[in-house]
Amino acid sequence: GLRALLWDVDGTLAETERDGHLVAFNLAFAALGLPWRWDEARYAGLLRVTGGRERLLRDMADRADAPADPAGREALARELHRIKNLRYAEQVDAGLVQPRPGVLRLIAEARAAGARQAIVTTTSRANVDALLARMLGPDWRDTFTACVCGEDVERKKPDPQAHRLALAQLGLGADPRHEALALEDSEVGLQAADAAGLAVLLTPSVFFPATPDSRARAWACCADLAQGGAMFSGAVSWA
Ligand code: XBP
Ligand code: MG
Repeated sequence: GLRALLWDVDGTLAETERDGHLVAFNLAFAALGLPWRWDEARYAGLLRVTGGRERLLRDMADRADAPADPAGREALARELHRIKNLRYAEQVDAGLVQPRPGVLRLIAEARAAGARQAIVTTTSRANVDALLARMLGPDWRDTFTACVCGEDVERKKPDPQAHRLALAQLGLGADPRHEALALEDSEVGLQAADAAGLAVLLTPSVFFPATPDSRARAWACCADLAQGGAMFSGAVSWA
């Protein structure tokens, strides 16, 4: 039976990219008096780069008005990222980033069944703190045996390092496919979890429509966890 759930954060728990990060990046550009703005089409492409700071650097590489020297770009990316994360927390605290359908129910169901749960994300810890406190309340950490964030790994997703670390902290062995399930919304997340030997329940978010290839590699793919819930209860039993 199923003993553990490994939860991605961005796009899986909520539409954080559309409702939180993208808005906050644009607020950060404005705060520093920069004319740069990302629209959803531009952001969809940039999301192939994981890590907010890395994403900013990628975007600057294409801009004639970005600092010319690498050190200047690096410093600007750091400052923009710092401001972006502050604005992100404000968006979350204001209730603008809501849980996706079925998420709260599945977390509660797993908890009631005694399954272990982990957060496995390569976003910043501060962003995870803000979102989970808002979604589950101040004691949210009690629900999760492990909480792996961007600061904990050298290589972000699609590298499997974050999932491997979480599996070790959950006390799960070399063949987690039969006892654990990863919940992811994106190709990058699917790739990371798959490389760590995990089965993946894919719930595509707005920026990552499922492809025939991602459907084939996922254990299952559903529009959201409210729809997945029925299938879920039939297909797996909690250990
Ligand atoms: C999501 C990311 C993050 C977020 C922004 O990673 O790629 O970079 O877009 O958060 P995951 P930061 O799928 O592992 O949750 O600015 O904190 O990086
Ligand atoms: Mg994600």
